[in-house]
Amino acid sequence: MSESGKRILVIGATGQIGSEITLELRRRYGKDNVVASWHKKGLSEQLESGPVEHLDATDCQSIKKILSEYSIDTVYHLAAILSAVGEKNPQLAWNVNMSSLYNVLEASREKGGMKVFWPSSIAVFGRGAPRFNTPQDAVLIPSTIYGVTKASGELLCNYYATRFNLDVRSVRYPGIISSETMPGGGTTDYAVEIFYEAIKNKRYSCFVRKDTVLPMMYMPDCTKAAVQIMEADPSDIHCRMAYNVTAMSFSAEELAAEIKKHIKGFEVDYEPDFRQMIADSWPMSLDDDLAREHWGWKPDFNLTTIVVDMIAKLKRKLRA
Ligand code: AKB
Repeated sequence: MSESGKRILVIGATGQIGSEITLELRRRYGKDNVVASWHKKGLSEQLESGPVEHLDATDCQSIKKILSEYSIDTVYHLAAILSAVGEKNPQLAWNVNMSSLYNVLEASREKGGMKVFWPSSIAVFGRGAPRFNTPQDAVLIPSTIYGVTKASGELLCNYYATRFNLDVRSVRYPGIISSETMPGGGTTDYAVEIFYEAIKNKRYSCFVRKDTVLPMMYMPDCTKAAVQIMEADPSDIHCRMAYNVTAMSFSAEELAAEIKKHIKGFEVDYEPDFRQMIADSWPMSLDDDLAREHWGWKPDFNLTTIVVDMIAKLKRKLRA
């Protein structure tokens, strides 16, 4: 047992966020105290450094079994079908995203004494929400089924927190840029793909217009937000839907220009596809004052420092 006594289950440990959060949680709380669960995508060698379990989170009994076997008291539920893939199969996205969240909340309620982290997204916003500096309490009319599952999920979390006193906490993530694991089918994937293509081929065909501006965050800030809200004193959590969190906003063209400073001869062309409509329905920037006020949220990375770090990490990774 770790000093803090935490026993953690990460659901979706092989995904973009899960693969890095699992390692961070193991560093903090001890590798034997963090169970990495995976479903379709196999485990990396790094994740095998601690306990692992195969888990289909749409099956509530399997979740209950793991909670009990490992005496779990904290769940990070990160498995989800993202916005672009969700639009290709909305029925599957609803089923996977909603049933897995419901199962996690229900299994946690039944076990008692549990804490749950579940990420929401900027995808909860759509028609009727201001696109600049989108406020915490802007209207939620999502344009995608993914956004519908995130908005519904926020309501469900809020219900479990108020009705059953379940300690469930959430943030609305912007696009996440990361070097360890590729994102799996989101609209903001271009902001990761562009780095790989710049290093490998010095060319990238971007699937959104060059003037597309979205809020973004680097993975170390993404894991920091999750750990920080989960470590916050319960008296500091006043919002049981999800807190807006962001680090910066930039256009696809600004990102390309920053990368070009480090990779000479890098060329980008822009061929918007169906994901453009999704991006155009999302906030360009977020107001995250509430998270800053309530539990001290503050990002560390900006566009310049992300680009330097991403290029260094990916060059090492791609050489290996
Ligand atoms: C997506 O693009 O679907 C995700 C998100 C913003 O939630 N990265």
